[in-house]
Amino acid sequence: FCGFGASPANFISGKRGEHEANSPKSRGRLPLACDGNENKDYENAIKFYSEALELNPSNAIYYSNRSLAYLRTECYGYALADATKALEVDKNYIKGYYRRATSNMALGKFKAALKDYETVVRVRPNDKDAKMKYQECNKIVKQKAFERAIASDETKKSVVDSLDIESMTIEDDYAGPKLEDGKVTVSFMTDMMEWFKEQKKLHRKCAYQILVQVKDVLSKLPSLVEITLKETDKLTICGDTHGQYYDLLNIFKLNGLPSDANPYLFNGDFVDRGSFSLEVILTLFGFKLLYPDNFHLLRGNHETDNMNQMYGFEGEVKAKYTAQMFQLFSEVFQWLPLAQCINTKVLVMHGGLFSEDGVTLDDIRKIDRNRQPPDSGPMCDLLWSDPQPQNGRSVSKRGVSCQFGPDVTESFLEKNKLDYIIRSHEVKAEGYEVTHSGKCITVFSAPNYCDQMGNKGAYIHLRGSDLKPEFHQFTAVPHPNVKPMAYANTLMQLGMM
Ligand SMILES: *[C@@H]1O[C@H](CO)[C@@H](O)[C@H](O)[C@H]1NC(C)=O
Ligand SMILES: [Mn+2]
Repeated sequence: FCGFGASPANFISGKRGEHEANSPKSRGRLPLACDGNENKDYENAIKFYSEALELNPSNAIYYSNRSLAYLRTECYGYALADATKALEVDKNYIKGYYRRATSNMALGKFKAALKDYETVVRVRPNDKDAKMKYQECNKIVKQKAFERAIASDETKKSVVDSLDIESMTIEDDYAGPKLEDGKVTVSFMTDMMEWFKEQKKLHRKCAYQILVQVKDVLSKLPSLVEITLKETDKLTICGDTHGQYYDLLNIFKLNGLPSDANPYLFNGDFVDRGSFSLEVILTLFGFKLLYPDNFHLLRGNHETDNMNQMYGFEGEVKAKYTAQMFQLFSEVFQWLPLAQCINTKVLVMHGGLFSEDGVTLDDIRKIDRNRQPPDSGPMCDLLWSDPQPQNGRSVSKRGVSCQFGPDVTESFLEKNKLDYIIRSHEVKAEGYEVTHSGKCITVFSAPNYCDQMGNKGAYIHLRGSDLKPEFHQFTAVPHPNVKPMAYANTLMQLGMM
């Protein structure tokens, strides 16, 4: 099952695993959000429904109810499978359509979701809730179609071309940090971090300056970044930060501010869920500008439009700035590199290895990454896959990419003459986990993930002298009273059946 350490449901055989998610507290509110502590309840629900289904595999309600438990623990692939199963057993079971729609929404498959909402509205024309969901979903589908239409248009322009940053004026009453001669400096960064800490907003001109400059820097990087640590160099590698700005500041407090002498690599999923995602990403982008060669950022599955639309970042940028600024973020995210290789021996990526054998570092170098990730293939796998303890590969509990076993890791490393991989993407109780005989390491840097998982955060020190991972753990610090998922899509916030 998808909580940490627990054992799997039985319907996809022998699977076990963890994932980046959690479950919500309040029933009927923020169903996919992270504001509760009833994980154990869902784990038990899944266990008992699985047992019930062994005794009676043709009960639509069992499937449907287990599907809800999977939804709440963010195992959307499993949730979708169960909802589908419920409908196979009883195609008139209305809740099954809701569940399938919600699973598809969570997976960013809006058209498929719309079909199910349509069915519900047809069968229950007087159901206001169903109608509202149908309309909300329809809106998203239309918007996506519109975006595709512009995207296929040759004349699609970058937001950068329509900005006139020079002529943006900074009002006299703005007392916050400003770039110095258009440049990010050490004192600007210190001031900005302090300013954010007090929950104040960076002037939009400064935010745009950072975005435009960082787009330029990132777009010049290869999809696979290769660096060399000298004997005495030490690199700090952090996993998911997910909008937990105050915990990010705590990392800098514990491990020192970034500098050319104190290099960092942040391994994706900077935004979404946590409600201080803008603060996190602007801080990280600022450091990228200040130390382009010694501050590294890789793309996570949450640096994408579909995820940002559902899990809060788009809403947060629109609330704090504008839709146009979100568009620019989206353009910048597309230029984040996908993997980083250290001293030709350690490969870092957000998700993990591949659905197919034989992928080489050169294949990663050749990925044309300036896009939203496709539904399958190497780019998708790098952002989305998870390790599994048993050999081989299996279907992902997330419903995207795959799970890969120790043998897959072993043969990949051998083919590419690597020692091990470091990835993130899954919450771990200790903040990190060493699997596949030490060849696959997970690091996660959002402690007490979504205010409720109770997990530690961790970062890794890698030294040029031996490339041995050295783990450092830390716990969560308090943050102002803005709950995770506060900016998430309303469809994710409304009660689901
Ligand atoms: C299924 O879940 C609903 C709540 O959504 C609950 O009322 C019902 O009792 C559950 N059914 C079974 C068989 O557990
Ligand atoms: Mn992730």
